[in-house]
Amino acid sequence: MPRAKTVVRTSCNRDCPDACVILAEVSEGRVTALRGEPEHPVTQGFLCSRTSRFLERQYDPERLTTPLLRRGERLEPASWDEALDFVAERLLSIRAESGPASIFHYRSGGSLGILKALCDRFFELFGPVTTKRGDICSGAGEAAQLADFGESDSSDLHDLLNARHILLWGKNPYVSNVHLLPVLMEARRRGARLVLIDPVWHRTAGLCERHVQPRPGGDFALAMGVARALEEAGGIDDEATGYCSGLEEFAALYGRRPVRDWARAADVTEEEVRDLARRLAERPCAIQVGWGMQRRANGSAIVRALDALGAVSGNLGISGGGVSFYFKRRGAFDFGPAHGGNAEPPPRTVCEPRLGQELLELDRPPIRACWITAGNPVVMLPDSETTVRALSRLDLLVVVDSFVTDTARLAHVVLPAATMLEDEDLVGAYGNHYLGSVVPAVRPPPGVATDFEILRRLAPRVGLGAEFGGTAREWKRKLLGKIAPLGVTLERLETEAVRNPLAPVVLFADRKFPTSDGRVHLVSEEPVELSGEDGYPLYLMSLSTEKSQSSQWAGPPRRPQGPAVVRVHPEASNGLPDGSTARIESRIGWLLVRVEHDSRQRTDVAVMDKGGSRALGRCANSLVRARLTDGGEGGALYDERVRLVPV
Ligand SMILES: Nc1nc2c(c(=O)[nH]1)N[C@H]1C(S)=C(S)[C@@H](COP(=O)(O)OP(=O)(O)OC[C@H]3O[C@@H](n4cnc5c(=O)[nH]c(N)nc54)[C@H](O)[C@@H]3O)O[C@H]1N2
Ligand SMILES: Nc1nc2c(c(=O)[nH]1)N[C@H]1C(S)=C(S)[C@@H](COP(=O)(O)OP(=O)(O)OC[C@H]3O[C@@H](n4cnc5c(=O)[nH]c(N)nc54)[C@H](O)[C@@H]3O)O[C@H]1N2
Ligand code: SF4
Ligand SMILES: [Mo]
Repeated sequence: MPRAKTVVRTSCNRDCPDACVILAEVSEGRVTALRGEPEHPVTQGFLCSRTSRFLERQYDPERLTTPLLRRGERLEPASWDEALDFVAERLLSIRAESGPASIFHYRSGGSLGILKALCDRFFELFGPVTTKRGDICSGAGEAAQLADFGESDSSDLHDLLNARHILLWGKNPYVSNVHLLPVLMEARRRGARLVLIDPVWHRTAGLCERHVQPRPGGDFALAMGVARALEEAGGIDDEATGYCSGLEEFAALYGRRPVRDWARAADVTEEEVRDLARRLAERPCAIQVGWGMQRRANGSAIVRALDALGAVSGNLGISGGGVSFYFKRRGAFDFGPAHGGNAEPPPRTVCEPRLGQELLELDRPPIRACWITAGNPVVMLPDSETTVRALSRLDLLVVVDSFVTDTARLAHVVLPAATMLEDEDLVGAYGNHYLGSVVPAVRPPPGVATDFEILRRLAPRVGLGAEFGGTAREWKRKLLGKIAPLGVTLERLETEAVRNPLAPVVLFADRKFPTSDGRVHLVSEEPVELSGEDGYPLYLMSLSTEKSQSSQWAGPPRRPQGPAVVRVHPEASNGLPDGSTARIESRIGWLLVRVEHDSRQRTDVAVMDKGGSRALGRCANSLVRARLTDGGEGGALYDERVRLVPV
């Protein structure tokens, strides 16, 4: 007899711009297959390679199925009561002895579920405790757009179909934004012309008619050259004076050098600069700003320069134009009920990219306890060794995760979290305006709990029981409070594709900007870059890979073994043959790697995967110093210089 098979319609909660709608096939309490919803205008019936393989994580024998409690050197299985009683007792006594500021709550992007904010609520009510500030992922770019436009949002994804030119500026959709690809292909079919601007060669180059390969961080100079060339070609929008502040200062800035010199500073040709200017002048021209580019010391200034290019060329507020960096994924939800209602701000904050160093430095009171959820900071934040040192010194480290990660290894208590196929949540996307509902395809295994359930069990133990009543579904309805009156109910989200009704179709169509004077604020200063160091000729580009979601790999083998691969131009390999083993060294660390030659790369970059395990010697952040971006307190992750040496 055939087994009864059901299909559950849910949403992907991973840190990804797409927020796909997933069809999960379930048979006898087990998920047997995952597919993309064919009817959804963004998902279009396919999932990325990493989530297509999610069942390997879901049913990985190494998945945690019980809480772990440290006994001496070892983490040993414990019951939920034992683990939660221990955590509650330690949190209460540390708060009593040293105050709530001695407790640090760190939540990262393991899940972008909106209900995960209830964890923030818990620590607001319990404290308020110390929290993070800045943003390792997109801090620099968001700060730039807030400064320029007063908000960071985008026109509809499908409005790209109206573009004549699309500039993919520091963006690799084949890896990081795969559901943008069908839109780009359709736009191209309708006549749009695509250019990639990226120091690294990747597959997206093949989708574009041109690949401009500036030096890493050279984009500010490149953009200034483009602005100058635009002016020379008469391409500055006559109406720009009406909606831009600081036009004269901006003109003085790009006027500091001739086009030829800006091109040289960016390490591109003058012709490439003039060609980009021509495309901007042939409106509508859409600038798609990648997230990778702003993770550098001048990252905020680069995004500000691209904002300015979009503005003065008259591409803002028109269909097929725009400077898209982010979609306000939280904008549809009402976070009022999710917040603690505690009027007090956090007593202190820790700058995310400098987490290790700041945890060590904070004094009066020192940080004694840390609760980490949906994050793997040892691997994903720069300067891994300092993060390890800081987290190893605590009186209490609680990590909520589905696996014993490099961070969980250091914990006193590890609480096993449910996966997205077992969770109940809501999502918004940062690459389109659609909303989704996460519904459990299966129940968590016995011994595993959702983040919400963990809070619900812990709350009464610390006197917060009344604050975490209700079911996850009831909380979902509360958070939909703002858009339910506009017809966005849970029931609709769970059966059809629903666009955020509050989001604009064409952003800034009225050319009014939510800045202090209602106008675009143009960048007026040249940023400072981190200088190179003698003997370290290569920029370490530790980038997203299709094989994993940050540090979450899928197998088999789930975690790749052996030395990490570093791709370099043959002339940048220091004489090391293709396939050889070498050491990659920075000022703060080294790793054993396998060298791969790739003559399409520049001679000043070394490309490797982000998210490699530290325990397996594959962690790029063991090499990267914790240095900040020029705005938004992001991490200058790709400015670290390295060298390859024979072993
Ligand atoms: N498969 C997969 N997908 C992912 C993720 C993943 O880990 N794996 N991570 C997710 C996350 S956390 C995020 S934030 C998003 C975005 O994830 P990101 O990895 O930020 O993706 P991109 O926006 O494509 O940005 C990467 C590109 O920026 C380029 N870049 C770096 N420096 C410069 C520069 O100075 N100038 C220029 N012009 N380009 C530069 C890199 O060469 C690279 O091609 O994707 C998500 N998608
Ligand atoms: N060198 C270098 N470093 C980088 C980057 C880079 O490009 N290069 N990229 C940066 C970027 S863009 C980002 S966003 C950060 C990402 O940094 P993180 O957000 O720390 O990355 P993840 O590996 O996604 O870690 C999330 C952890 O959450 C767990 N998790 C997943 N779902 C859930 C859940 O529902 N509940 C709980 N409790 N846990 C869950 C996963 O198992 C995983 O261990 O890394 C940054 N670090
Ligand atoms: S990770 Fe992104 S592309 Fe992959 S299934 Fe999830 S939302 Fe879609
Ligand atoms: Mo990110």
